[in-house]
Amino acid sequence: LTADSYPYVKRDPNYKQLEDSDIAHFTEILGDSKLVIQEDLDFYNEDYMHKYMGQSKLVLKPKTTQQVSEIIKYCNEKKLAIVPQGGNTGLVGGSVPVFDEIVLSLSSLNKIRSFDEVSGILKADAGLILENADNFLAEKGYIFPLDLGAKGSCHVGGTIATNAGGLRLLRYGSLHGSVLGLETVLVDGTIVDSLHSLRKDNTGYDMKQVFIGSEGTLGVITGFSILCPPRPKAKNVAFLGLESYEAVQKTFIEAKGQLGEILSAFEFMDNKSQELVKTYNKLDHPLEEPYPFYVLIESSGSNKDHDDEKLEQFLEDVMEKEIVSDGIVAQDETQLANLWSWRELIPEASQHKGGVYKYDVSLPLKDLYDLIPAVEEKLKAANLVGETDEFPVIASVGYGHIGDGNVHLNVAVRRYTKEIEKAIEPFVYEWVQQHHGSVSAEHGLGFQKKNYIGYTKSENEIKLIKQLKNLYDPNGILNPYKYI
Ligand code: FAD
Ligand code: 2HG
Ligand code: ZN
Repeated sequence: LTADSYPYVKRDPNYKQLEDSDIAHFTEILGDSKLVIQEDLDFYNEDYMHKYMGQSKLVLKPKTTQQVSEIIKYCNEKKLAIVPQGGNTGLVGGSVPVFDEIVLSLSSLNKIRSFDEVSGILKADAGLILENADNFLAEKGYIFPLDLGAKGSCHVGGTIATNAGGLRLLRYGSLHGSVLGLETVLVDGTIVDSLHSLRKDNTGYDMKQVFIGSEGTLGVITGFSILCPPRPKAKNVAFLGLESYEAVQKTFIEAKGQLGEILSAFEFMDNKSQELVKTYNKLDHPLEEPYPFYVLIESSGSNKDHDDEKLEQFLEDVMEKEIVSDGIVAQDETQLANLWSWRELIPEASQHKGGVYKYDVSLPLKDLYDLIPAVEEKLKAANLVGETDEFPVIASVGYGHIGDGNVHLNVAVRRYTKEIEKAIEPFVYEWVQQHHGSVSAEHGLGFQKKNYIGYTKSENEIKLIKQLKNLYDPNGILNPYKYI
């Protein structure tokens, strides 16, 4: 969808149009014309879901914080709008331009700065790819406290800008806790160096927190300092089949109680999501019989025998109590990765037949899954769901991070249409509001949800957010048309 599909969004005429003299200036700052990209820009203009398409004519790839500062200062003075971009794996259309905004890609700013082997504190450039960070830490016996399916492409800076949650939040908490400091560039070019190595620091407001989850609207993150836990020596994964969502909740209670400190992930999936993965990767499912729900449990600890015993006892217990109907435990690293893939491949599988409408919401656990059938009914009532090409909707599937009260509703479609959008929006947001949830659990607001923040935040909260935005970016050049 290009901006023409959203007639209510108009290009703000206050932003300057790009001129040759601007490009010459940027080339001078970067000192290397290879970092000034004007051709083959589709990758930077189009989002991961192929849902949003901007029309930027320029991508800049600074290699130093100083260059970022000079670029932003110039853009602010000239009123040239910018979109900071990491790995472009965001799922709310926040990382791509809407019109002709300049893309400021952080991908060339990607060095590790330091690692303290005693404290586990890693300092690096924002453009470091998450998987590279984790591989580096693995060699040192540490682990990155965040993990997600896009780890091979997303930047750590991008995940901090989004406040991504991911698969390890249950164990290691949110980035608001593990990020110790940030280096940021403000819109006037000021470099704020607060790359602390301190776990405790109560001197004044904790300014970094407003940048975590600010989605490129307050400044550009150029460096980070993060506390990394020791890498667990023992890891187990169990993949379970269950008859009801009620049983998923009971299993969660038992897992917390019986696995305690070694429980490191508790993910759930419905059968429809597994059907999508099956058609996508053409492999046999880990469990022979289909079940309405599946749960993936991961344990991580320091003593394999201890963890094996605990997991075994837990599984015996939940099977005996008939909470869990069937299950498999990974016997080696390959099986472990294979079981995880049935969870991690759902986002890719849900869009491979054309596209996907994604809703990432927090809800009280008891109501969490009810959203999926409610949406399915709406789409069926609008006669949009079917097995043949004439119907745009393939299936509405639910999965996610039960441990964090976060469900992902993916409506897999053959094509994007206005009718689908009309049937489910604002229905989903109203439903979430009525059930006291959040319309964005971990993916942010971006372009997709900028008009829906009011379903979760109060008027006064929104007023404060707007005041902060005006303070940090009075000309509104940072990631315009998004967030709020
Ligand atoms: P981008 O997509 O490039 O940018 C995201 C936002 O941050 C944009 O608004 C952009 O302007 C801004 N931004 C990027 N870099 C900077 C910077 N240096 N300074 C300031 N602003 C910046 N999310 C979860 O929370 N949990 C998951 O489990 C999860 N799994 C995923 C699995 C897949 C397969 C995919 C494709 C995505 C998944 N995500 C998940 C979405 C998640 O939001 C992104 O993967 C990640 O947070 C974005 O990182 P990125 O570097 O690609 O940022
Ligand atoms: C996940 O948990 C991600 O896999 C992506 O947050 C969810 O694609 C989605 O809707
Ligand atoms: Zn998620």
